[in-house]
Parts: sequence; C-alpha cells; structure tokens
Amino acid sequence: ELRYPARLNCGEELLDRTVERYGGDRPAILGAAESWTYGELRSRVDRIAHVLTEELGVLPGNRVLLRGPTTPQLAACWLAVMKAGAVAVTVLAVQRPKELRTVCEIARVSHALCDAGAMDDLVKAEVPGLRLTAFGGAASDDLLRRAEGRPARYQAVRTAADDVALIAFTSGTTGRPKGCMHFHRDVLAIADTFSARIIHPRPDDLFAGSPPLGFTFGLGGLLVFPLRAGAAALLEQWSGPEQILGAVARHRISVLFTAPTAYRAMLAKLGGGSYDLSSLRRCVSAGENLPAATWQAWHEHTGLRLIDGIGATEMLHIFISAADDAVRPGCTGIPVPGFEARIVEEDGVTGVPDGTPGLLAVRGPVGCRYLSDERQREYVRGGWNITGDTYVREPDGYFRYLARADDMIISSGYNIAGPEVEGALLHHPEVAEAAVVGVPDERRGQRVVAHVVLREGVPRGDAPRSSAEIADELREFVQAELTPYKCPREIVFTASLPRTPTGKVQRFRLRGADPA
Ligand code: 3SK
Repeated sequence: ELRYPARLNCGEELLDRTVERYGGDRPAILGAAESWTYGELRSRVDRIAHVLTEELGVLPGNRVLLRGPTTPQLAACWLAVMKAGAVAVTVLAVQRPKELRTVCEIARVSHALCDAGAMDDLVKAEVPGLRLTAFGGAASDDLLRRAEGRPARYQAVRTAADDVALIAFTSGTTGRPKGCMHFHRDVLAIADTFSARIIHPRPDDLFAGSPPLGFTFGLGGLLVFPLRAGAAALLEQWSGPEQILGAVARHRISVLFTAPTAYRAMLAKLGGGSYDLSSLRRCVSAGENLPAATWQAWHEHTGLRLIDGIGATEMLHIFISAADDAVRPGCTGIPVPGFEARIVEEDGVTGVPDGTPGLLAVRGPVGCRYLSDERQREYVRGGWNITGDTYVREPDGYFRYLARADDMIISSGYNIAGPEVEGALLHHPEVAEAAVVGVPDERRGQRVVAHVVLREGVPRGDAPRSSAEIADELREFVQAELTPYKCPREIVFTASLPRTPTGKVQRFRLRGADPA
C-alpha cells in the first residue's frame, strides 16, 4: 500500500527530492533548442514560481491553464504551478477557442500560461477576467524573460497530499468535456505504481514519446515518471514515424511511450532496417487497443516486448498492464500492483464469472473525481470506477479488452467486439489500419462494417484488383480466423480514420451518428 505524508507537494517531490537523491548535474530535460540538468531545471522552475506568485498574483488553489506544444518550457511552467500550490489545468495545443472557453468556464480558470506561438486561439476564446501570460516568445513581458531576474530558489507551498494539483479534461468524443481532479499524491502514485512496478525505470534512462504533455498519458510518461526516477526526458513535437525512429537513434531513447497506430506506422518504415533501435529497452503502448498482430510484428522486428496498458484521464494513468515474461499478447495484462480490477454487469455492481464479458471496474490509489459533474455517479459506483470498457477476465486472471461499452456491436442477436475483427484484419499484410463498427440494419439490428486503410507500397500482385475484389479477399481472410457472423458485411476503403486529438478512433463518426 502506498503511504504519503499528509503534507506533500508533488512539484517539490519530483524536483527537489530528486536533486537531493541523485544530484543536480544529471540531465533532466532535452529539447529541440536547449537541454537542462536537474539543477538548471530547478532554478528555471523556481524563478517562474517567483513570477507567478509575486508578479502575476497566483495564489494556492488558483486554477492556471497551461497551453502549448510539448517543450521544456511548458514542463517548467507545469512544475512551477505545482510548487506554487496552484492547480494546473492542462489542455491540448490543438483545442480551439470555443473548447478553451468551455474548459476555462468549467474549471474556473483565473490565469493562463500560454506558449507565445499558441496565443491566438486563447485570445479569441475571450475568457472573461482571464489573466493571460505568454512564455517562450520575444516580448519584453514574456514570462521567461521576467523570470530571469528572480531568485534561483523558491520554497514550495506546503500543500496537503490531497489538495488538487491537476484538472485534466477528457478529450470527450461526445458531449460536454469533463474535468478530472487529481491530487498531489495521485501524481506521485502513478509513478510509484505503473512506472515503478511495470517499467522499472533507471536514472540513466531517456524517456520520450508522442503523447503531448496536455494529455495525462504524456504528462506521466514524459515528465512525472522520468523525474521521479532521476532519469531524463526528451520533450519534442513529433510529426511522423520516421521522426520518432530517427530520434530513438539520435538521442538513444530507452523508454518510449506511444499508441498502437504509431507502432504500426513505425513498423511500416522499418523494412530497410536502417534505424538503430538498440537503445530501446521499454516500449509502452496505450491510448487504444493493442492488437496481438501489432505486438507480434514489433517483437519480430525489434526483439522488444511491447508493454500494453489501459489508462484513462479519470484514473490519471495506466492501471492494467504487464511487462516482460508476464505479457500475454492479445490481453492488456493484470492489475498494476496497487490496483484491483473486476468485471461487472450493466448495473456496475454485480460481478460476472471469469470468461464472461462485462464492464471493467477498477479501484486503487487514484480514481475519478469529476469537477461539478453529475456523471460522477455513473463513473464511480460502490467505490469502483466503471471505465466504460467491455472486458473479459480470463481464468488465469488476465484482462482481455473487447470494446468500449458504447461500441459493442449487436448483430442478429450476437455480441461482436469490433476490435477483435480489427485484430483479424490487421493480420493481413495489405491492411495498415482498421476500425469496425455496427451500423443500423433492418434485418439484423446492426450490421458489421469495416473501415480499412490499405498499406502503401505493398506489392498487390500482377493483375490490378478492384476495390470489390480486395474487399472479398479481406472478408475471406477474416472468415478463416473468426466465426462467420463476425465477418464484416461491408468494407469501406478510406485514406485515414477519424481520430480525437489524443489519437482515439472516433467510431461514432464511422457509424454516421451525431455526438450525443
Ligand atoms: O486515455 C488513455 O487512453 C490513457 C492511456 C494511458 C494513460 C493515460 C490515459 C489517459
């Protein structure tokens, strides 16, 4: 069981305690333009904290919006907000003025720190009373310029372990966004569970990955986990698989965080074998279901065993996972030490036997606390978090993902999990991406429709084939692996799948449904 003192400031723990433990000369943050040791990071953070509290009027408990691409400067601002005892409200750089205004309203944001290159949309959001400060730009009142003249040490505010540190918004494919409140102790708890017990980080590790700091997957993987372990983080914006692969070789990244789609995109570029991936020792996959085909292909090409995990903004980070010999491809894993998981009926309470599909319920050191939102009652029932995922617990205790509960397909009375069909399609050498949904059908209730992105540059045989012929071939291929009722009735070829800013497929769009 994790125990934290009653008074705890996660910014102080992640920085000052780490400097005490490992010294200030170790590399902490590498960026495109500059790199900082732990000592340099701490003085930058402390100087910013002075400006926040002494010039900008930030008080403990104030909500401070942080907006910008993933850079060392954004990370320093986040840590300064923590040390100042304020609450970081994290958003994605891609969020538009209307969404930003909604977030500011829900979280009652008083101040915003925004990358100078991303100010426009926040200005356009016209949030009443918002005190907006730019960082990383050339203006004379830029936050970082103002910080230069401030003292290099700042005494962190003595927050309580269960003071709110962070409000993270669910990307919300549908409906009004929900703000999830997480405490100072929660920030440390994700490092002391998933990171410490599954990743086993080392001080000489270099962490990197594609999820942005505005998404808790990235905040944990690219900032909290490395700092807790005295390791270093590479904070850069990545635009594609070649850039990730190049960065691994150039910087000798050892711990990589990204989503299954990115692993598949990298695999498609690995053919020539010209990338040196020998520094990688841990590769984490989350954000979406990881099909066994992707796990196997990554293993064949790199010799590495992907660490799959399911996380949620409501739970801050990953709560079911497995690594090394404990991995069972096709299953997410087992509860991360510190968490418990079970499968329950629709009522969210009654347990179901092993092998029976049901709703995933989890509990542990972190959990869902929606900010002023009725939907809290649906998410937390009887002390368990009902994540909205349909899972099966296998007799050996492994949890196997079926689908998001809203995405289960019911066709002619059969329950069909789209990701299982997607997994079968992904075994086909010509399929790069697949999303399988149910669409209304008079005879069957719903019919199974697959949306498929074909792989580029794969030889397609001598004679050109029509789309209908490729679709027939894919259907036959799926039927050889799965019960025929699961086979897509229709296959739609597309150039890309619609995704949320955090990379999740927006299946409601493929169903042609309006957001509820
Ligand atoms: O939403 C997710 O999928 C997720 C995955 C890992 C860690 C954190 C989150 C929010």
